[in-house]
Amino acid sequence: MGDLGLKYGFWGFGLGGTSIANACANIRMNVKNNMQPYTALLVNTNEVDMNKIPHCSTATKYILRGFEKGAARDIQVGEEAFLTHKEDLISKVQQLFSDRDFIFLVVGLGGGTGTGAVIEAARVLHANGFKGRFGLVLTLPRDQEGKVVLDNAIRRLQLIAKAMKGLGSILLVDNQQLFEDYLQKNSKGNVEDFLKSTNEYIAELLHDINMVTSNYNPTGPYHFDISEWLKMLQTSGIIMIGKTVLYESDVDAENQGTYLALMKQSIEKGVLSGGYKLENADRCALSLLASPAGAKRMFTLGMINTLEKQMMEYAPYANERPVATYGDKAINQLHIYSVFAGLSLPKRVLDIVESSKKLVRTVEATDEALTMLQSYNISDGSEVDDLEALLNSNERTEPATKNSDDPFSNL
Ligand SMILES: Nc1nc2c(ncn2[C@@H]2O[C@H](COP(=O)(O)OP(=O)(O)OP(=O)(O)O)[C@@H](O)[C@H]2O)c(=O)[nH]1
Ligand SMILES: [Mg+2]
Repeated sequence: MGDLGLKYGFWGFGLGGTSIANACANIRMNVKNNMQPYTALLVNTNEVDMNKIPHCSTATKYILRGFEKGAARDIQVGEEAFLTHKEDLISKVQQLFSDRDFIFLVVGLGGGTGTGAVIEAARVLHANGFKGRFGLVLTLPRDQEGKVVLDNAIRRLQLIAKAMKGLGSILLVDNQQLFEDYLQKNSKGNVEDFLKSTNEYIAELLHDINMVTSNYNPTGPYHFDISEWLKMLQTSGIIMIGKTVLYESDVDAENQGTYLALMKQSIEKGVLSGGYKLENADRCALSLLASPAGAKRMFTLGMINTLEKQMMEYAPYANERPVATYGDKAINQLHIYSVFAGLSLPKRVLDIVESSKKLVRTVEATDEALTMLQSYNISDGSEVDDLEALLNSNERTEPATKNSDDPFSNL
């Protein structure tokens, strides 16, 4: 591990997954060796899409031959393509990732290739030396992408939610939230530019946190180090990252109004996705980074105490809630990073289900009533129960294994 943080590997699938993984492999550092610290394996069915991914010396491209036309949003085809090449992919993974500390499996949920492959790819990592050393980066689709995409994402989330305990952390990239933010600042931009900037942002964020944990001088008694970042990444459940950058001259340690509200906003919104119930967090940490003079001035007992109390309020049941401070010559603004791990799915997942429901053509009223009646799960109406209902309804729609001639076999 050493000074350069965790050695990440990125295994991307499909257009979204390979684009993000390639952006991560493209990260460069200003050092003699290890200039490009990360490694990627890019896997896609569609050769045209693969050719669009710019060359990067630390990324290896792998086409799922026999499926070059793509999976056309069909999860089954994506899964089959993966399984056809599974043995070959296992040896690629072992070859490319043997020196890696942590692997991110990266997939844009909603398509056929990535969404179809993600569970099988997780199985491969689990069974081939990366058990407990991999996590997932999943994008969540925008409402406008249509019912097939939304439903593909829902299908995979249903499985992932059930398997969560066996997976490492899952970082969700909410394309809807990011798109709305992007639109506000770039109303003349296009979707391609939006995706490119999102992908670079994900790459920089994961790299930044890696650097904070390994590269800067701690000024307080607590140091959120690489092994703790690794523990966070290994915590099953959703992982959330918050970030805000403030001018040091705007921050007055004795006046919490100058920093607390902005920090809270950055945590509640999250940078890649928000809308979490933070009280479910198993672990969380806050890292504050400033110039050496800024660190000396700002990071007072009073300020740290205020921040610790705030973290306690957010995540009362978390195992640890470290607030770490750093001062470094390379920094000239106050950077506040927050990480919460072990969370349950965010509200956006419920919104995706709602959006998909709205896209069902309302046929005859009788059909609609029947569908509603059959799928309605009587509950006390709380949000968690809605999610439970979603997961349970999946079980109920699985093919009946009993005698299909028997009209009562499904009951
Ligand atoms: N953040 C981000 N999301 C993306 C990007 N490209 C696609 N997505 C998202 O990922 C979802 C899946 O799209 P793709 O990755 O193109 O799908 P695929 O896995 O290639 O599947 P098929 O093309 O159907 O075989 C889309 O619905 C988008 O929401 C990207 O570059 N960045
Ligand atoms: Mg594709």
